[in-house]
Amino acid sequence: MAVVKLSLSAFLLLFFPSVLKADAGERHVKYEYKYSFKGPHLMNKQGQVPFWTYGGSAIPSNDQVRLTPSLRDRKGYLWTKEKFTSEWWEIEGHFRVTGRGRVGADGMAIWYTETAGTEGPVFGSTDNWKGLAVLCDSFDNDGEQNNPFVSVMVNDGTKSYEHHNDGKNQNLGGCLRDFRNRPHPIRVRIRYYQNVLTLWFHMGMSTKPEDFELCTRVENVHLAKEGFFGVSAATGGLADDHDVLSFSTLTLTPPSKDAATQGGLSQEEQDKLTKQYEEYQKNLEKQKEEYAQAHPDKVKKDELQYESAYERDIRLVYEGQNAIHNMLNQLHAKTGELTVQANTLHTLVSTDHNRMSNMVTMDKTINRQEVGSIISVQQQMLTKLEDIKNAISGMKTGGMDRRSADDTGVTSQLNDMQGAMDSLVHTVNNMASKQQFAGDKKKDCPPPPPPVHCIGPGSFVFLIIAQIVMLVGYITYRNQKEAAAKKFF
Ligand SMILES: [Ca+2]
Ligand SMILES: [Ca+2]
Repeated sequence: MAVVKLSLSAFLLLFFPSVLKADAGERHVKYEYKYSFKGPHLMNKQGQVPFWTYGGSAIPSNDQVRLTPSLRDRKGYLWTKEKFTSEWWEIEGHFRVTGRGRVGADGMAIWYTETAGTEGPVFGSTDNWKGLAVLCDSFDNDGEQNNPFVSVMVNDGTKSYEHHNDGKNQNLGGCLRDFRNRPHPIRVRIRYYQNVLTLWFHMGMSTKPEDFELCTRVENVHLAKEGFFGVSAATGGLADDHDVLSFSTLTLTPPSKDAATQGGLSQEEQDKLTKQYEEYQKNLEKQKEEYAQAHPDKVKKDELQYESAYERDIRLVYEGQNAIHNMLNQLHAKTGELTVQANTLHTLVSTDHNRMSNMVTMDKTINRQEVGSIISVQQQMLTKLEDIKNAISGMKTGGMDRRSADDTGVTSQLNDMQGAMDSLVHTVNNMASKQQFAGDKKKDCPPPPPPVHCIGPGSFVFLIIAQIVMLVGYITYRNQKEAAAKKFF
């Protein structure tokens, strides 16, 4: 089979280069700028869109044409000035339909008709048209909850669009697409080629061209060979902004026609090549049969590898739907997991918060009681010690004035006592700060055992006072004795 394919390609390359080129791209494509527009300089200095006319509520700007603003009962339209004269074509439009309401109205339409429309009742344009309409119907008139809907309708001029049921009996095909308020502009691609009309829709979730989805495909469509392209929109009781950002038109030329007209071959040469091609076809068929007889399994497999364009479209649709379904399932599972995690987290945080608040309350109580008592004891002791210190300083001054022989010994004793008291004050301060620190660290450590007092502060102070009184008595006694001795001498 590989040999057969190779020889076929080589033959076509040698004798029919244009045919091969056309087969590779299926058809020849030519951009028609007179039937297209796009930003950023969509409007010229005169405020017109070159090669197009507009009317109704339509307002062009540099990057778009607003067919209707989001105001009630507006109709706007935009048509090519000249008739398009190619039989097969493809158009692609970028649109934006935005509104603040959950439901919008009425919608917009893309046209290919024998005569250019004017302001009318069918999405802003004329009814009883002759040609094609692709209708993007936002509002659900029949209440079947099947809007926004994109549909294809061909009219021979006799049918009046049935708004009351959203034209459901007049549509040749369509798809349910919520095209309002998308993150990016929506795109509609319509191909009319060899009496097959194919409609793709891009939902504007991205700006990637590959995100086009097949909406519908209608066979045996017969449109006029010449016509005007147009876009229109309308609002009703509800209103959306309907904007056209760009419109591109392509001419599609079948490859065989192209080869005959552009090949530049004389009739004789064409006949000769046709004859050679027919001979080759016979040889090819013969080789195919031989190959099929030699390798029946492989031939069957090869045949299965090919599919028609229709089968391919259907397969793509199924694959797309399956992918969406799988993604939705995954999202659902992920959402479930997240909900469980959030609940667990909430429970943990609540428990921890309660526990913390209990601990804080308990700690505060302990701190207040303990620290309060410690501070009051400390203050009492400090006051008493300060009094003692002052008394001793007073006595010390009195003693120095007398300049007795024993002053040095007394001063030394007083210094010792002051040192002992300073040391005592320091110890008490340490104890107090330790208690306070322990109070602050209650969350982590158990409370320290109560300090063991060999002697109470009251008893201690009493002893000190007794000692001082005895000392003062002794000093007084000695002073009197000395005074008596001086008197005596
Ligand atoms: Ca409708
Ligand atoms: Ca409907």
